[in-house]
Amino acid sequence: CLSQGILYPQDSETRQVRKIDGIWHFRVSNDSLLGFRQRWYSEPLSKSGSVIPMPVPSSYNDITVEKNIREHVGLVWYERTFYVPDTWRKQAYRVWLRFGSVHYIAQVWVNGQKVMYHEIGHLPFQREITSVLHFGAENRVTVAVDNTLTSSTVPQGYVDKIHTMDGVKTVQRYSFDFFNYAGIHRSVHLYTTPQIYIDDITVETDISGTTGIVYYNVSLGGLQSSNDEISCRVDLLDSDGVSVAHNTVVDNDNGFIGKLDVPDAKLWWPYLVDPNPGYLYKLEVRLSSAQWGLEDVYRLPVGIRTIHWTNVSLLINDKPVYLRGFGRHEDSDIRGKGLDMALVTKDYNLLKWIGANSYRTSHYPYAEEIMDFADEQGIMIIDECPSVDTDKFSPELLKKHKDSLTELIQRDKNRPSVIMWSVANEPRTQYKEADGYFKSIVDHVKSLDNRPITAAIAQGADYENAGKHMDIIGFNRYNGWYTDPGKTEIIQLNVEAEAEQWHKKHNKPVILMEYGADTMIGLHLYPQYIWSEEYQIELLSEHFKAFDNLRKKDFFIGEMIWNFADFKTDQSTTRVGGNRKGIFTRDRQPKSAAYHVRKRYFQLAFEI
Ligand code: GCB
Repeated sequence: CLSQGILYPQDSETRQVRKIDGIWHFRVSNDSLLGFRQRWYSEPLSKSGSVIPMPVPSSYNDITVEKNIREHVGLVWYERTFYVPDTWRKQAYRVWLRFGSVHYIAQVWVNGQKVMYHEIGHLPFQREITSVLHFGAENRVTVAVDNTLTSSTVPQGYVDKIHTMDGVKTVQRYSFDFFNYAGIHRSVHLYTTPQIYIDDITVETDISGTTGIVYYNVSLGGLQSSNDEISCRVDLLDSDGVSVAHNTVVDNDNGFIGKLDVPDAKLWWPYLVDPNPGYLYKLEVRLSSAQWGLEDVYRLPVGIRTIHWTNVSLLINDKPVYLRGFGRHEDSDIRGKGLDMALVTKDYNLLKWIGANSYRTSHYPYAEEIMDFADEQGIMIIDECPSVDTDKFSPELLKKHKDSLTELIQRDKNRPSVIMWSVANEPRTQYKEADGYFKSIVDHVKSLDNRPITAAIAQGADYENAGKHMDIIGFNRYNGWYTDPGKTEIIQLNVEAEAEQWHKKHNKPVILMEYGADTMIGLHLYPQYIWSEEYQIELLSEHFKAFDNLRKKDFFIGEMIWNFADFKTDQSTTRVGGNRKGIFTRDRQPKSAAYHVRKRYFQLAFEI
């Protein structure tokens, strides 16, 4: 079952939120134990050695001019101070510290006291820190971040040694291509809740005729005395803030479960299906105690929609959808995987400009702020956990892989934009242990949520093993690139034949999750020649022919280009300054193919 709530910090009449982003102190530690032995967290970091400024949120790798920092393997330390007003103590607030994402392992101290340990990047974690704070005074937060990937981390990697004139050096190797950016990648929030607070809210929606149904489950935290009577009023507010349905339940149990009927409900529709896509209500939850009056208020965005699937289609509000989208990355120059709202906003403007209705959060969960935009703008998300190239299927790995899914579902379960869970990218399903492993992963996800499950299956995967536990078959294939580069004439035949084969084997809907060609912007070679802009257009066009034939046969439910934008990779001889399969450059300018894709995506939107 899901553990404690991880609701996004939100201001309300009962809560206060502060970001403690900005410039933190930073130090690289070349000896993994030194900082612990010398207790760097017990006094200001600058006392134990030199520090440099480091922005939060950001990856640390590309901020300095030091190769050693870019390629560092192991621990780095961050620290900053902050004030907490004394009024927070007088009002008996609980104070929480929440990290949106730290990659990969984070250990956190407040005023020298250890308060958190969290493993797995890209997912939020938090803890109440009231008891270790100095109210009306300065406080210090110290974070040790370890980016080392091993055979039992999610994703996996391994540590290797190379010999140099200065001795043996530790290096990190991994089989996926995107750069293993590290650091405090998303905002750090300090926020308050009352003593009795809304710990979590779960909603599920359904539709009956023109009535929308919202099932909710509110769980409380901080309950102590059982003789206080707690009541919970729940209102569903429309986009004008008008209450369209409400319930009040009095209870002093641990939570409140109920159902709201919304006559003439406005449904959540994907982009370009409806003139007003991404319609959101707000579930306003108000907790009151008989003894103290109003306790806590939280407002959760809710989209009313259903998801169903058959052996041939995926249906939103009982209407089959065809996905036109991309695989993506959280990636940009300088800040790496650090959250940048200017970039996020630009990306959604480009997604809409090009007519996409969906993308996959390849290859890890994206920031909550990014997911909010998807909910609001009707972009459908295939929500992926951080498992990439899963190999060496150990029980330890299985546990962590499941934890990553538990935390992902806990975070994103209420989002209307999330239409599928992707449990892995290119797992090594050709090994027989993969069968039991993925059965166990899929059973776990099914025990937590009822959305369909998929994975992006690689070339060489065994057809039987790879697809049998999934609800929807997603495959990645590089015809005309890794297979037969330059030979675009093989594409249509191969894509059609393979999609048919997947469907025949498993009798499930099929989606091409990745296809594409590296393309240097400005390189023009005609007739089409690999790496040129002409070649990218040609390769995509040949795929489009295959998709148009496949769509006539029903079971084919989507096409996703690899990639939305160029992104940084580990250093390799097949990459020129990174992976260049973007339709946009890394700084989000269109390659020639972007205009071509735009034409197709809009045509598809209005045809279907
Ligand atoms: C893949 C991977 C993706 C890579 C891509 C490529 O199959 O899923 O992470 O970036 O190929 O371009 O090599």
